[in-house]
Amino acid sequence: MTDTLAARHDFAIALAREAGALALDLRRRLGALEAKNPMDYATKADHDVEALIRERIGERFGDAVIGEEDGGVAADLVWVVDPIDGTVNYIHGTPRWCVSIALVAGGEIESGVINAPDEGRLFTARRGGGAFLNGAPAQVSNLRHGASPVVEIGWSPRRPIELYGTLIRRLIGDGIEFRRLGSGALGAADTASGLNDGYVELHINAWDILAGMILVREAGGWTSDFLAGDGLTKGNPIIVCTPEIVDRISAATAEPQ
Ligand code: LIP
Repeated sequence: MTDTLAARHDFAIALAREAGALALDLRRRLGALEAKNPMDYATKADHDVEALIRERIGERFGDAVIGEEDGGVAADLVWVVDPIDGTVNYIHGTPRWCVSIALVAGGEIESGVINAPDEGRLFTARRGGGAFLNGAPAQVSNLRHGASPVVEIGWSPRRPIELYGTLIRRLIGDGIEFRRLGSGALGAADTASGLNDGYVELHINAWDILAGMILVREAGGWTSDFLAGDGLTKGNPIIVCTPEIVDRISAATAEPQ
C-alpha cells in the first residue's frame, strides 16, 4: 500500500468522518467539564475523539501527531489535530463545532480536512488540488456580495482583551463588520467558502487553524505566515481573508502605536 501524501489525504477524510460521528454520539453524554481556563473547556469527548484519531493514524502510518488535548512534538511529517474545535458551542448544543485535521510535511501544509457533522459540512483541501465543500469547489468571496466586508474574530486570554477592543474599533472604523462565533477552524472554512470575508485572531494554536489555512489558500484567499518561528508548537497571530481586504485587515491588527 503506497503511503503517499495522496493516500494520507484520502485517509484523513475518512478519519474526519469517523471522528465526527463519534463526537456526535458522545455529545449525548457529556459528563464533567474540564476547565482549562475560565472560558476554555475540554470534555471527555475531546479526549476520546483525539484518542481515536491518534489510534487510527498510529495503526495506518505511525506518523507523529500534535493534538490540542495530548500535545506532541514537531516532526518533518506531522498531523496537527483538534478533535473538537468550537468546544464551547459543542457543550452548549449549538451545531457550530468541527473536527479539524491537518497534515504538515517539510514545513508545508499539505492537506486539511474540517468536518462539521452537526451542520452537514465537510471541507477538504490538498496543496495544489483546490478546496471543496461537500465535494463542490469552494472559493473565497472576492467581495462579490457588494456589501461591507464581514470578518470573524477569535479570542482567548492569551492576548490582552484591550487589544481586541482596539481591533474591533479599527474594523468598525473602516466599515468592516465583525463576528465572534467560537471556532477558528470553521471561521477559516467559511472564509474559504465565501460565507465571510476573513478570520482574525491575535493568537491561535496550530490545531485550530492549519486545516483552515490550506482551505483558504486553495480557495483563492490570502493567509498570514502562521508557521513562522514556533507557530507549529507555540501558535501565532492569524489572518486569513479574501485578497481584496488584506491591507485593511493587516492595518486593523497592527500592534497599537
Ligand atoms: C477555539 C478556537 C478559536 C478560539 C476559541 C477556542 P476550541 O478552540 O478555534 O480560535 O477563538 O476561543 O479556543 O477550544 O474550541 O478547540
